[in-house]
Parts: sequence; C-alpha cells; structure tokens
Amino acid sequence: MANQTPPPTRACLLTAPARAAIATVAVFGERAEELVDCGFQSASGLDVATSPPSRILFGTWRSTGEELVVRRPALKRVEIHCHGGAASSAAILNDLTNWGAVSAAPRDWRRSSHETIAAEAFGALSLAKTPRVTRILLRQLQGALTDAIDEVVAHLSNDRTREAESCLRELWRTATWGRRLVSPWRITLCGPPNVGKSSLMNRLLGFDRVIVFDRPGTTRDAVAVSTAIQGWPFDLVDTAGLRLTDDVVESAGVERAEQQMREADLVVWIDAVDQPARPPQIDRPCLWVRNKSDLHSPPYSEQSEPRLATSALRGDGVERVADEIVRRLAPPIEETPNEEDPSPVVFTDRQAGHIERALQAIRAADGAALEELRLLRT
Ligand SMILES: Nc1nc2c(ncn2[C@@H]2O[C@H](COP(=O)(O)OP(=O)(O)O)[C@@H](O)[C@H]2O)c(=O)[nH]1
Ligand SMILES: [Mg+2]
Repeated sequence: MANQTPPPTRACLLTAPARAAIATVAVFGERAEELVDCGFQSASGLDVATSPPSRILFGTWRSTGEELVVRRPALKRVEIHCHGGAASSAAILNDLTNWGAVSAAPRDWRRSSHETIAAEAFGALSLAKTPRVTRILLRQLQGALTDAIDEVVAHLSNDRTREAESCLRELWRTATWGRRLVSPWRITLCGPPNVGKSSLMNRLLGFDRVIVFDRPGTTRDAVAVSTAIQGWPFDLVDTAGLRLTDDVVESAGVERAEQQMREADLVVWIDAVDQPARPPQIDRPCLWVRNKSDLHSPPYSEQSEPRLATSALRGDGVERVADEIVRRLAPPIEETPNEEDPSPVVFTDRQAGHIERALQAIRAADGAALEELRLLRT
C-alpha cells in the first residue's frame, strides 16, 4: 500500500490584515489541536484536543502571556481569538509555524470544508473595503453565483443552449466590475505642477492626505490612497507634476507619474484656468478637469468645452468629478445589485476565465461548456 502523508497542518490570519479590536487565527489539519495545545494553557486545565467540539476555552498563550479564547468549531479545526493589534496574531502565527504549521490564506480555511466559489468569496470578504462590497460578496458566499451556474448547467443539460448562453453572457458582464470589488480601480491624477492635483485629491478623499503647497514640484512621489466613492472602492494616486526638471528626485517622480498613468484604469488630467494644458496622447481613458475655476471672473464654467470645471479651493465641481469617475468605471445603476437583491456577480479572474471559455465552447458547439462549468464550481 502506498505510504500517504497527510497534508500539512495550516495556519492563517482569518480577519483582515488591519488593526481591529479582535483578530482570529485559524489552524486546520491533522495536527491542529496538538499544535494549539503546544501554545495554549486553558484556565480550566482542559486540553483543546480532548475538549468537545464547539467548546469555547478561555486561557493564556504561553509565549506572550496574552489572555485569549480558543474555539474548536469541528475536529481538526481550531480558531484562536486574540487581541486585534498586528503583534499578537503575528506572535501566535510565528509559534505555530515554528512547531510545524504551514502558512495559508483565509480562502484555504474555507476551501478545506466548502466548495471553491464560497471559498473565494470568503477570502474576498476579508479584503472588502465598503459595506456595498461586503453585501455583494456575502451574497456570493451564500450561493448567488453558484445557483446561477447551476441554472446554466440545467439549461445546457436540457438542450436549451440559447438560454444558457444568455445567462452566461449576463454573468460575464458582471465580471468587468465584479473583479474590482477586491482589487479596486486605479485613478491617477496627473497634470502640470501647481495646478491643484493634490488639492483635488484631498477634496475627493474628504480629508487632507497629501501636501498642498504653492511651489511647483512639491509632490515628488506617487501617493496612492484607498477610498470609496458612492460605495465603490477606488485607489486614488496623486503624482508629481509633469514637467522637465533638473532636480534628480523630482524627475524620478515625473517618471513614476508617467508609469502610474500607464497603469491607470482612468487618468484624471488636471490643468488650471491660468495654466491650460492639453492631456498627453495616452492609451488610457482620460477625464479632463480644469481646476482653479475661482480665478476666472465670472467663475469659469465648461460651456462647450469637453472638460469639467472645479475649484479645489472652494470645492466647486468636485462632486461632479466623483460622479464622472463612478459613471465611467462602476456598473450602470440598472446592473448594480441593490441591497436586497441576491444577484450573481463574477468576482475573480479564475471565475471569469471559466465563463469566457464556456461561452466560447457554446459558440463552437464543441460540448466543452459543461466541463468548464464543472471546473468553475469545484
Ligand atoms: N485659486 C485656487 N488655488 C488653488 C486651487 N487648487 C489648488 N490651489 C492652490 O494651488 C497651489 C498648488 O496646489 P497643489 O494642490 O499643491 O498643486 P499640485 O502641484 O498640482 O499638486 C496651492 O497654493 C493651492 O492652494 C483652486 O481651485 N483655486
Ligand atoms: Mg501635488
């Protein structure tokens, strides 16, 4: 008989990698209870290994002296609920790996007992940045996407190819924005120096994150900040003003700004009423904003110009820039799942790949679509 070694026991931080009141470390696999017992001394004297599943044990983590709670939701699965500061969970994970556990990702904890899409939703949820994203992903965890795929499988199995194709196409459409729920759209703010890029960034963020100064060349590095606009997650990137310069540090910043432009999902090109400048020819979607509208008397407005007028100083027009960012990138209102709607959403590259190939297989009528959907499900 072949000698089968069991897969290694794994450990991961289940909660989001951020400061919070409580963090949860999960340990799962053959030696889960044994490894936790190496570090944990329960107040009652009970071992994790011999306590019944679902029992909650209070006690101390020996190496740090921290008081914490251990729960065993099932055999070979243990959760350690500790202080939410990064040091506490890091020390516990470090001990566990020293004793033989292998680092894992939150989705592995889920995958070890459930199907793949739920595991992906579980992993994605730990990174969700807004209530809207959380709600949408929670629906997928509860089976919205899985049910939709089952429906397509039922159509295909009963020769309703047209229905199957139309359901799949609808799912495919959600992938364009669904994948951005956990890896947000990147908006790069750029333009000449001193036009108010950093001021506009702060206005969009709603707080003063980047330095504003009346001297050109103040912002030298690209600064990326995560934010939410109308419940959608975005990374806003403020960049150094684009100009030729002899300053080595500043010119490195300009290079980085150009790089950021190339990587952006949307470039917001900013110039100013007293410093008009055309956006460069780039192969990225671009929104042109003319700032310092307050310098114009009467205040500058777009009139027939294809650009939005703002005054980052007074806040005029900033709301419209935010609206336009959402309009260009987020799904249209009619495709946005509402609060109560358990709409299926494709939210990973893996899922999108299978759906795309299933669609191709349906068009080619080569019979491979069912297999793609099976792979997507499992
Ligand atoms: N009048 C006016 N001044 C502004 C406006 N926005 C920014 N400024 C000023 O322009 C200068 C440069 O702003 P900053 O945001 O650092 O520009 P950046 O170099 O493009 O990032 C600062 O003195 C700001 O106070 C605006 O809308 N109107
Ligand atoms: Mg700046």
